[in-house]
Amino acid sequence: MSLKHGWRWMVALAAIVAIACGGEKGTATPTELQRVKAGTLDIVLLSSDEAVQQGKDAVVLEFRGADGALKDVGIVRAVATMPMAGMAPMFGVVDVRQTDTPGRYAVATDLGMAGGWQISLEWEGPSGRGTARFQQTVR
Ligand SMILES: [Cu+2]
Repeated sequence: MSLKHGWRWMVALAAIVAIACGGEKGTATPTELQRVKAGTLDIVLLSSDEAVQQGKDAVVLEFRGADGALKDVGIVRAVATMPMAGMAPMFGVVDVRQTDTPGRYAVATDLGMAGGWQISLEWEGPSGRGTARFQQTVR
């Protein structure tokens, strides 16, 4: 194959990769894993997968008011525990950070075992304090 030919193939391949990646990003709709209520707030757990993944994963939390609009609740803390039969509960890591969009939070999880986990949230901000709890089957 000539050098010129080789380049042409690389350009074609790069274009295909760009289209494939761009398409995926544009159409990927996060799945609503669970929605819980706390007072007038809806708290929604979203993921690009069908479940929270065992080990390290990244999911999204959204706080929505009665009107359905995103609502900033300030600082959010989370604790993940897995009840273990006859043993102390297992703890996981859940790190919740505010994003540039008020009311939407990026959540980094590190849950060491597949199975049923409880994720307890606590927040405090301009509209007061609150708590909520999610139940998730980690896969
Ligand atoms: Cu466990």
